[in-house]
Amino acid sequence: MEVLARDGEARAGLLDTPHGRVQTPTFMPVGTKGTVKGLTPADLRGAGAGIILGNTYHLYLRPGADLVREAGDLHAFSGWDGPMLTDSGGFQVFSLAKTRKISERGVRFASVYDGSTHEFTPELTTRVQEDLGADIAMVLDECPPANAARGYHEDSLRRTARWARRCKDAHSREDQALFGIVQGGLHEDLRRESLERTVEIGFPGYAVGGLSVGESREEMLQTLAATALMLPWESPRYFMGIGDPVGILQVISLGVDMFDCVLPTRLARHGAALTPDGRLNLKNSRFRRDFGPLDPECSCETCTGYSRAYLAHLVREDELLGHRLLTLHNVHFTANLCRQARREISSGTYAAWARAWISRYETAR
Ligand code: PRF
Ligand code: ZN
Repeated sequence: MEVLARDGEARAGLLDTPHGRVQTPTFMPVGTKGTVKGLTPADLRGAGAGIILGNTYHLYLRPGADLVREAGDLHAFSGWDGPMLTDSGGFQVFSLAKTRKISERGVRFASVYDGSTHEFTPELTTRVQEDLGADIAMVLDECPPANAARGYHEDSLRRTARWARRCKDAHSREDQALFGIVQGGLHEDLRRESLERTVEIGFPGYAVGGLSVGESREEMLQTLAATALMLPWESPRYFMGIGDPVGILQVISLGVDMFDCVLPTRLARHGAALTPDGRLNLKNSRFRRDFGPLDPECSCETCTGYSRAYLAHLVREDELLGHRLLTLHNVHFTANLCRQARREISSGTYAAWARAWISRYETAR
């Protein structure tokens, strides 16, 4: 990637993919099953999404990689012709499966859909991701709970590094980038070891995995700070699984270029909207007769076309349109936050701006 501006550790840059250029830092809305729930590709584009994410775990189980490949790839199948990334499925196996068995070969698990058993090996998840055809694919990794024993993290990060090597050996699509993933829990020396092993194999981009999994914010930021400083400057850095506005601004300040999370879209489906003055729960009775816009500073379709009172009504009635309009706003809001961050980094004013932004967001009204 090309780093255009640096402000402290924060960077603004450009990431070129076969389906277009991505301005970083960038938030990737999650389209688990090949759809960002409720939004069309045109909606996503209008909301300012630069790159979206799909999940190998879900798409492998349903509708299956063969079927997606028959359509061409996930771009053709879903109608999203912009940049896309697929996660390897490792994380979903560890977070969703009640039963799973890890071996050197890979990880065996029971499907969340029908209980059928499957095994993800580095070779299989790489082939499936080649079939899905996203611009960026991820290596198969293990993401242990943050509080797992140190010895477990040690064994696990070494196995993840061996899996990363096998993924790279199995990967053959030249029009797809395969990113490595750094693990190691909250131990700075293990993070360093994981990073060195992963960088030694050599990838065009690196993700920091295994964070935002139950540890405190403090611990997360400290571990990320230590890890990010050691990552190659010229490679894109992806923080896996953060999407709350404050967390986004914090990881950007530590040099992260891309991140994903279900939070903005999931919150929307639970009736919550992100605003510069904090999260609003539209189910709260104070919105029933509030005929003003959702977020007066937002230019999205939801904020320019509908009132809080109408949205509150839709949410209370569990209407499809309510979910959709709030999702549209939360994605627009998060994309816009990243756009503002890029501007501030380019002007060299990021730290002061982020501090003021967070202070306003956290001052509950
Ligand atoms: N690994 C993978 N995907 C992930 C994570 C990880 O550690 C996380 C951790 N926050 C989210 N998504 N492959
Ligand atoms: Zn809006």
